[in-house]
Amino acid sequence: MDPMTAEDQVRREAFDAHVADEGKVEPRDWMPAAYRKTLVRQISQHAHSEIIGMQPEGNWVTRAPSLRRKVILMAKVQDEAGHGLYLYSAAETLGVTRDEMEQQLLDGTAKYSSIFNYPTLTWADVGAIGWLVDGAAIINQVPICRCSYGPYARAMVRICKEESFHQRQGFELMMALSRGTEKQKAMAQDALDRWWWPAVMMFGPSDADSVHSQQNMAWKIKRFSNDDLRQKFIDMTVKQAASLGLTIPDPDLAFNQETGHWDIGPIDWDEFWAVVKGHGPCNRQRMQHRQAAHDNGAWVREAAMAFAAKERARAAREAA
Ligand code: FAQ
Repeated sequence: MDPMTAEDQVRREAFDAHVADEGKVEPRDWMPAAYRKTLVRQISQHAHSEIIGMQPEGNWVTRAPSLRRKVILMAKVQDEAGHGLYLYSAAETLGVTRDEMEQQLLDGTAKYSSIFNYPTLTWADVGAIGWLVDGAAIINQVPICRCSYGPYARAMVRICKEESFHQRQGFELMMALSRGTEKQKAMAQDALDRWWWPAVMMFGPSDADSVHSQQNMAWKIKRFSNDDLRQKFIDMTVKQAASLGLTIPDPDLAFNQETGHWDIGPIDWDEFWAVVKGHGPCNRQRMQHRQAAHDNGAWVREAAMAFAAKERARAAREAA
């Protein structure tokens, strides 16, 4: 890395002071190269998560149990596509192209959330994703509405409103199942059993192993640590599970009178890292599906480019 010039040093100090004072950083502002890099990393991975995240639920669109449920699910999956688009646009303001980001996803150099590498085996999984995964996403993402980088913060405001609706539809679906027949209740419990730990892991490695947290909290990209957000999710969800009459699959779950929080048993970090490194139950399937969608969409991209070129030529002719 090039040594910092005196001019850079002055800019860096002004940048740090601006961020410390809750100022927003906008695309044309000077920013440290590492700030730009970590934002491109996080925002693009967040966008990829939204796009890959359409697959587990999309799996149930044709098998939803009623027209009403199908319409709701289709709207939700479309919302996720929209979130991906806002986030790719926010990342583009940092100088990376959509093609570059897509390439990084397809060649495996960019990550996406571990949670979307688990299968949706029953209809109750659609409810569990809304309740737990969107619930976790809200807790993680509401603080990002106050992120120091303006375009990311603004994209998150709308995304969080939609995630909140998603969470409620998931909870309502789980409520219908858990108040239904014995078989439906068992299906809801089975979904909770399979999604609980992956949802707890979604918040990322423990604070001791989180490489980006310290710097990104200083830059006000992140506002809370992975473990603090995870704890908030656990405290909230334990109460919700009780109101559904479902059991959290953790024999060590206990309320800690001293801290006022729920303690959980050990997290299987080997499983987390295996999934992050591509060895989860569905990693290969998710990427094959994404690659096929990319290849099948080539003609759409070509047609859009040809149309744009024609429009530009027409505008140039009219201007001449
Ligand atoms: N999965 O140093 P940290 C959704 C990686 S959207 C995979 O702690 P950081 C909506 C991390 O990238 C869900 N990898 O990292 C929806 C880093 O590796 P790198 C996505 C993970 O960035 C619902 C390494 O581990 N949400 O659910 C994971 O400070 C339903 C070290 O970690 C966001 O992306 C993981 N779970 O904290 C859609 C929110 N965790 O990059 C469809 C924005 C960590 O150096 C259906 N992102 N890693 O190669 C964030 O808040 C942060 O990036 C964290 C990770 C908290 C995810």
